[in-house]
Amino acid sequence: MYDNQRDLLLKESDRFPPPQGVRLSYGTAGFREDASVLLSTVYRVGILAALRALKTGKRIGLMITASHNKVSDNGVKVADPSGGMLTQDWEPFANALANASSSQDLVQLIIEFAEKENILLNGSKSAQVLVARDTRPSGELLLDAAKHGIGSIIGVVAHDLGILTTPQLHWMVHVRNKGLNGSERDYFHELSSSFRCLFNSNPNNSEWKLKDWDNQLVVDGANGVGGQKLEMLKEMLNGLAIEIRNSGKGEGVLNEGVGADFVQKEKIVPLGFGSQDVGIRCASFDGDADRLVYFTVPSESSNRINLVDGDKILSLFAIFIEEQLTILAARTKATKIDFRPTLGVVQTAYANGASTQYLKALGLEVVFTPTGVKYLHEKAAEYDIGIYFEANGHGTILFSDYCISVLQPLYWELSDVSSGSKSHKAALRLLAVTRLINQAVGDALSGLLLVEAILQHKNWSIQTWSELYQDLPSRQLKVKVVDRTMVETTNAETEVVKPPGLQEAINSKIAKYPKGRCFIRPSGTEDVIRVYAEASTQEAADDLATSVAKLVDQFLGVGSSN
Ligand code: NG1
Ligand code: ZN
Repeated sequence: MYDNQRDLLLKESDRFPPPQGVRLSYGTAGFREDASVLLSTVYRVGILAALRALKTGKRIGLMITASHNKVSDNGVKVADPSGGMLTQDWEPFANALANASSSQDLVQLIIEFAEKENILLNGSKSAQVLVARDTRPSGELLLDAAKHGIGSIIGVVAHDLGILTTPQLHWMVHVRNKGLNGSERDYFHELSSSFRCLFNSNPNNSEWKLKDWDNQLVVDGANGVGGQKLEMLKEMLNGLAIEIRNSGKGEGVLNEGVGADFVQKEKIVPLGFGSQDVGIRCASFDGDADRLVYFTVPSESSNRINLVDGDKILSLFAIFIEEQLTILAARTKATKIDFRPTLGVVQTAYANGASTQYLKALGLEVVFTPTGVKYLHEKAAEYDIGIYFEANGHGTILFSDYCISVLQPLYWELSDVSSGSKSHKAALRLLAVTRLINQAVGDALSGLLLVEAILQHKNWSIQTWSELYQDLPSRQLKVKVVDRTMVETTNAETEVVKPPGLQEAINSKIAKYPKGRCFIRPSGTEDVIRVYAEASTQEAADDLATSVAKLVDQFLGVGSSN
């Protein structure tokens, strides 16, 4: 390392001293903490992103967000050149950087790591990191720290994209690394034009109908960035009739009593919604708009909702894709192109058991990974068409390069042999989905448009969709413990291996409940152990979750559960 690089790093990092007594860990979705302790972490992640940009020679993304966490928290995560999550091999380095106790230690770590990874720190190469933030008040200052981190590596510059949803930033990294423009306008154009294409491929629809389209969709923007961006998208769809509430214009606090996480976990009506919405199709985004769930308010007299979660979105997408593939399979014999893509569905242990049973009964291949998009995404990418969703509403559909490269010529061939036919339209629809659905990460905006297009296509109400299968009653609880890293799990997080004896104790509780299923795992985004339970009745699921939460308390020391 040249002296000027070392001096710059020392000087800059002295401005961002690490917090005392806080141990940071790159969890399920980057670093998350109370925003007041994050300046040095974000500065250091800026350095990491810059090194990653030099290593790959491509644009890297850095996002300041704490997604569904409370407004006083914030966080930072890195997007790799594909637009996906940071490669897992760099996570130990991220942890070491964040926890280095002095500027000297930090510089030493950087020197050693750069040597190991063959990254030249002599300013001979240039690179770019795209940075953005959500609407959290702490975001501006943290973004500034990130820019200082990026600027501490000579040759690397930060390109500030301002306030974006998390999936917008990932999309921009993905698209720009393919040599395309990737502005926010391009993003909205891609979503709106592919949505129009899907909408018009339904014989009962036409462009002029878009405006008069069933206006009974109300979206809860979690008082975050998603509501504002949906307003912009609406403009590009000629004022598509969607009502947006909790749009972050001073109606309430980010994620407080609103948003996808609240709706999915509490299963009660979010603020701003109520008796006036009975029976109407409603949707909720989370704070950074990478999660989407739907719901209805079944009755005026209760605040309970009927949840249509990520598992049901996944099921809707899977049915639609499978349908188009079946239409195509019948016709591709007439063309020279043999198109038989592999289709796989990826879930986590949080998927409702009824959804897994339903998907398997459809003949689909269903696989499980640990919690966290990085695992699901990686697995889904093994298929030509991989559909992944977390129950909380984070998910997308990935199309392999092979798949996209075959669909286009197939579409043209079909337009020769049977233009306007069912198969021709099926190819058109699949192509539209490849453009509409975010290929980098789960995206509430593009997911919403795809759900809406499919419901229109099938002429389904939200009730018909929701009745595809009946969810097994479930309950999620969080337990505060002294040290959540005391819990270690295996088998896609469904079994505890540490502390010894805890899994046996959980098993004996599960055995008491018909259709009982329960597991615990340390959260990667909050300082808690999560408990998930399912059983044949709500009361039984509640009891099972509560009794296992008590076990966690007994095994892992003093704490309170909620
Ligand atoms: P943790 O806190 O590790 O459970 C939560 C979600 C994940 C994922 C991340 C990232 C649940 C049970 N867990 O992770 O699925 O979405 O946040 O936001 O919903
Ligand atoms: Zn999120």
